Amino acid sequence: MKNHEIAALFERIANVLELKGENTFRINSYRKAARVIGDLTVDVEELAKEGKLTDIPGIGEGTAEKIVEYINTGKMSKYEEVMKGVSEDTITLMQIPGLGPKTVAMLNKELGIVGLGDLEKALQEDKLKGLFGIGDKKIENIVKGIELFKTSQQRISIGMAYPVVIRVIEELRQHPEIKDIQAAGSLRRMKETIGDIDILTSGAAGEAIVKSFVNMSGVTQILAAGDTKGSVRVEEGVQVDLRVVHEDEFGAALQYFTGSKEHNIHLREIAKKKGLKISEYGIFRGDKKIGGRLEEDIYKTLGMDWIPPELRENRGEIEASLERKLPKLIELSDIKGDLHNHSNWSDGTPTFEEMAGHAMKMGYKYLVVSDHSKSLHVANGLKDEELLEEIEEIDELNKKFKGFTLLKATEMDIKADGSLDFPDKILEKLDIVVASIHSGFKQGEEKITERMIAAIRNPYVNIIAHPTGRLISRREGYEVNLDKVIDACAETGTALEINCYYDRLDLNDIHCRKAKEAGVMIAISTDAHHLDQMWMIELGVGIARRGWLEAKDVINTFSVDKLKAFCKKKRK
Ligand code: DGT
Ligand code: CA
Ligand code: CA
Ligand code: ZN
Repeated sequence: MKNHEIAALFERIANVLELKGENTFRINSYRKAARVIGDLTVDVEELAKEGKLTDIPGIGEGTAEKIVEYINTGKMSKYEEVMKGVSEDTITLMQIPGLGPKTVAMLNKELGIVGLGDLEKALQEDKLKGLFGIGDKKIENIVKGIELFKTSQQRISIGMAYPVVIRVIEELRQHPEIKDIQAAGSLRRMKETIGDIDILTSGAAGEAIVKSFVNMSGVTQILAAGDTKGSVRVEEGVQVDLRVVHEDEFGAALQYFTGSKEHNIHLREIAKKKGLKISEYGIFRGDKKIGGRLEEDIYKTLGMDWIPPELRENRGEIEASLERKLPKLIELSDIKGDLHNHSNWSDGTPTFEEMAGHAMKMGYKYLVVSDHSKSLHVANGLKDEELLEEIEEIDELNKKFKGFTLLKATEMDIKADGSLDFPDKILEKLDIVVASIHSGFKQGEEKITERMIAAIRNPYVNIIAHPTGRLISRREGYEVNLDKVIDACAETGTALEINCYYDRLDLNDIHCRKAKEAGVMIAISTDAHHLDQMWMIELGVGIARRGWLEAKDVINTFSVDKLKAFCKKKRK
């Protein structure tokens, strides 16, 4: 799909026009085009073929022509025209969080800054201070933005890497020589960002296996191809490493290459104390190999329970395993429903029926419809009477389902002044209330924490969505005192969300574990705006497992009655 490519071109056009100080109307229309195309769930090329581009809201004739031109020729003349006289370095600068086109234009005019190198130098020499609109806070944000930008250039979100792994494994599995195949590394541990993807296979015909690996679909560059190792870059921009080992070493290799490095180092120390040695080839006493076919061999021989990959970060899992006290981690199959979803009544695409249908296909017993509330104009938030109408419609629809329920809800804005977007007399008609912050990000820690705690103290609010507001590749999150939020949630019986959307994954694993230890219940929710985002529940379950959560810690493992009772309890 060329959707993201095309969206990125429009975004660049908008940025460069803004940099050049052109009129805002045109800039906004390019930005809008970038957003809708980036969000499309169908292939833009298909729509172009069918002549349906202008059916997309926000895409006019002019934009459609540019898309068609790009699809047919691989070029967009408008883009080339706009880019004249602007360097790639400057374009890169505008991608740094906290540095919009206006600031970049000003830095260019005042200090002659063109690229990141210039900017870092100017920061070191403290030259930004005193420039128009640049105070200490802004400088601090720019420094943080550069850091975030550099790490996001090197690592990709697990949400991007995960589908790549599924595709690669599916394709390689067809290979007759391959016995075992499994993802290892940070991806198997479900880390929120991935440096590179590691895949491990076993089989005798190493060279042939590596050959089909480097020739599989989606490969854009071959970095290495030997008889036991191959390394490629794929369309998604990430590097994939493949290793082929002997069948009877597969378990040991899987253990080794799953990591983390810190976990492995600690494990080796334990082995040493027992007079054993572990390596990627097996577990040994002296020269005698005593295991390695299965990953369990390694842990068992060390007198431990097998440790789920998500826990292997050397955060106490080794001790817990030696004491036979590992948690019984939550599994995908424990999830009975998704607790945060948007329909076409606000800014999602699916109808209620489509949402219910998809949820039933996933084996869910319920699904929460939580459209945005009225303050969030950009997301077409629902007014009081619209929410009441939505409730009626869902009640009607529920009569048709057997063993499945759409739950009536809202994702209600916690407004900048700390008030809530709906009065209690409307909230009481809902099954479940999700509340979240979408504005006033720049308020200090005290104010934001206060707003959030006020919402938590409302008897109708059941879940705080994406509690820290961070976006993995773009934004650090607002300043909030999470300890205070956790305490307030524990006290009131309010749950905190793991938002599964790949760029959020918020709460993260560490916060999650902290919340659990304080006795706070967790909701794992996709915040899906399209049906094909609902799979991301798998990412959220991964984060939950990394946070040591068990099924009993998570409210969407409850039956629908138990879930309703959980919500009602707070109202008493
Ligand atoms: P990433 O790719 O940065 O997201 O993180 P990982 O954990 O996938 O790291 P990677 O790809 O460098 O290596 C994969 C695994 O191989 C790693 O988790 C543990 C193992 N490994 C790599 N280098 C070393 C090492 O120097 N010592 C030990 N004990 N293990 C290593
Ligand atoms: Ca890796
Ligand atoms: Ca690697
Ligand atoms: Zn949402």
